[in-house]
Amino acid sequence: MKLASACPLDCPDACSLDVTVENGRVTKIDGTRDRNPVTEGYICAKVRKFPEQLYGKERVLEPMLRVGAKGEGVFEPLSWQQALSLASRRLVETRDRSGGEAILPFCYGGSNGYLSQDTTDALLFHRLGASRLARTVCAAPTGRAAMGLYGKMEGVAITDYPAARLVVVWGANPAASGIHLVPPIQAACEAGAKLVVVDPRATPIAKQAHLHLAIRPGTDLVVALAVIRELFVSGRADREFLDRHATRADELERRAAPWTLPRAAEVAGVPLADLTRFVDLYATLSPAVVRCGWGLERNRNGGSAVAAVLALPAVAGKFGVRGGGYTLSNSAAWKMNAQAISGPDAPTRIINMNRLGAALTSTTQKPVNLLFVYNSNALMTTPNQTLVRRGLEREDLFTIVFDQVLTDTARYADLVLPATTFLEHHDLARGYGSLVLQQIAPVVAPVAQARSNYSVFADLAIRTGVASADEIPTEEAAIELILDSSGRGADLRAELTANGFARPASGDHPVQFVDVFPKTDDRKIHLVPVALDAEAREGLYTYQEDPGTAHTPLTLISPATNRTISSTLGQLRKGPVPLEMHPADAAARGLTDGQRVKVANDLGEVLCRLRLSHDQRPGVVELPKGLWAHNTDNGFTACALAPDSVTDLGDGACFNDARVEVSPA
Ligand SMILES: Nc1nc2c(c(=O)[nH]1)N[C@H]1C(S)=C(S)[C@@H](COP(=O)(O)OP(=O)(O)OC[C@H]3O[C@@H](n4cnc5c(=O)[nH]c(N)nc54)[C@H](O)[C@@H]3O)O[C@H]1N2
Ligand SMILES: Nc1nc2c(c(=O)[nH]1)N[C@H]1C(S)=C(S)[C@@H](COP(=O)(O)OP(=O)(O)OC[C@H]3O[C@@H](n4cnc5c(=O)[nH]c(N)nc54)[C@H](O)[C@@H]3O)O[C@H]1N2
Ligand SMILES: [Mo]
Repeated sequence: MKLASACPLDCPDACSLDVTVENGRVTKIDGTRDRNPVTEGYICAKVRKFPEQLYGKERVLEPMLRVGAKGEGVFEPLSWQQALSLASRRLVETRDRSGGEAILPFCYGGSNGYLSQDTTDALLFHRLGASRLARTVCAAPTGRAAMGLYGKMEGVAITDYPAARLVVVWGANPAASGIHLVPPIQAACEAGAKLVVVDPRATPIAKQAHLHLAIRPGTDLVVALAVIRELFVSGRADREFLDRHATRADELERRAAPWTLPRAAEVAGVPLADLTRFVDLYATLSPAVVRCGWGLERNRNGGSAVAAVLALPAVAGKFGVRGGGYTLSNSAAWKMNAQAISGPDAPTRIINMNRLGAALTSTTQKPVNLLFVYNSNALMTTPNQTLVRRGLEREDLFTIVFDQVLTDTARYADLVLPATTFLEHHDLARGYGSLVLQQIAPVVAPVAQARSNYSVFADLAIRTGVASADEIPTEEAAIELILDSSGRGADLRAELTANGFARPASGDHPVQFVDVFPKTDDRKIHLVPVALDAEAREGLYTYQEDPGTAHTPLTLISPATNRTISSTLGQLRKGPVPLEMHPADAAARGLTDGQRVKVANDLGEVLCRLRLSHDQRPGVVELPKGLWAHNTDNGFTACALAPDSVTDLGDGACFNDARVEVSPA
């Protein structure tokens, strides 16, 4: 039997799925040709393998209590009744003894579903007065920039890329991280479009590009400012558009003024001729679309860099035509929330998730005594892993991990709770690329004793006495409330029933400055938003120098691979994962392909194999994000080398500000 579902994992695409179920088990997952128009009948290899997330040996089948040492991963089973009463007792005790803020809920990218986060979990933690989590590990700087400049206007749809004459892929790797963008880009190129890729690495899309700017990580800001400056000084800026639709263009021009093309080429480490060619292509070709990804945000300059990239289509006058403008995240197209379920936020302290290790080990801040991790594999995905691990090892910390599989983080838990997957629970899925909303119903019964986030947090809210049973809607009723919060509940329901998917009010492929406009107060583009300028420590568009030192001269980047989604499905990636390095850097250190190396800085070290590759630029090494402890020789990953400093805007993660040295191990 084939049943309809949709992928709620952290990816722009949100594919429509056909799930084959035989004898109550999922046997196959495939993409559809109907519902979400971007799916086009195919899905990524990862989600095809998702049955292994359900039935693999790492699946958590029942609640478990720690019996071994923290980190050892030795547990004994207990009943849900025992587990929930233990969890609620520890929550209440912690609040009563140390105050609600001693409780830290920690969640992020496990699911983009509306029901699995910010519903009953938020209700429970708000009412306990728990610390709040600043969810900044991803998209915080891009979000701040997109909000400040455009009020998060909807972007160019994937399906409109074939209309472009120039496609610029900036800090994104769609071949891994949103595969449905690749064919439309290829279609544009077959129709004569030019393709420019700005990425330190030779990604698959960069290898197809007419121009690849392999810039030094963290220098996007100066490249974008130099393009802006050149457009202004050469008279190719669209001053008429700027006068009508933007504010403070003169201030942007002033801030870009120091960044001549030669100076930017020097700092970014690319040939001046390539930069000049980019300006010429961008000034001349229309429609031109910039696909801004997340690679450029993950460093000290990330917020300003994204702001400068987003300013490009305004300065060059690229809006107003199909296939012209920019694409970033479309998550704000859905004005929905679950406040009817979660109730109001409590004004408790906020802990930045990028500083989890510091929060768990601080001797000066109010301590965290109970950590509740769900929708996240925190130990493997947050910066300063050595410190996070030290925190998780604290004997006086009670850690609850609620997950589908026994992650490396779960190995440090005192109590592990089994979670359902999207194939076993209700949800509402929307991507942040495709402009489509889909409803998810279980296609199989929960595996073993797994339960949904919604039901477990509802139960805990009742057991801890912070809510009564009649206050909490059923999962189906919660979905209705979330749909209604859009103000278009009836329309969305009608579309979901008729088509199996719904579109936002702006439709699923709006033209920027025709169908959608900035959602700022005055509907204008704020090129130098006052709020962002105040937030950025040195002022918006101020370049902060490379953090490399004489003993850590190499830049370590940790982008996504096509094998996992962040660390989700990482249990299936067996075996060691090598560090990639350009042969010239290896030669300078006397290192050879396949050799065992130590990648180190003051924060930690990773022991792994070396792979030489011309895909990396000299000075840059790569160890992908989302690895599990079993993928390296000493159990540490790129996160152990990533500083817990934050970006200029949004207090985001600076994973790619990791500077390291590599030596024989
Ligand atoms: N298969 C797969 N898909 C995913 C994910 C995954 O882990 N795996 N993750 C999901 C999530 S959580 C997110 S946020 C999105 C991310 O989606 P993308 O933004 O496409 O993320 P990446 O694939 O990491 O690609 C980022 C690119 O930026 C490059 N880069 C690194 N530093 C810099 C820099 O300073 N400047 C520039 N210009 N480029 C730089 C990297 O080399 C990399 O090729 O993808 C989602 N989709
Ligand atoms: N070094 C380095 N690290 C990075 C990055 C980087 O660039 N470099 N990028 C980061 C980015 S972009 C992101 S978004 C973060 C993501 O980091 P995380 O938020 O930790 O996301 P995942 O690693 O995907 O882990 C999600 C976990 O949630 C579980 N899960 C899924 N659905 C459910 C559910 O319904 N209920 C419960 N209880 N659990 C569920 C999954 O099994 C999985 O173990 O990682 C960041 N980590
Ligand atoms: Mo992310």
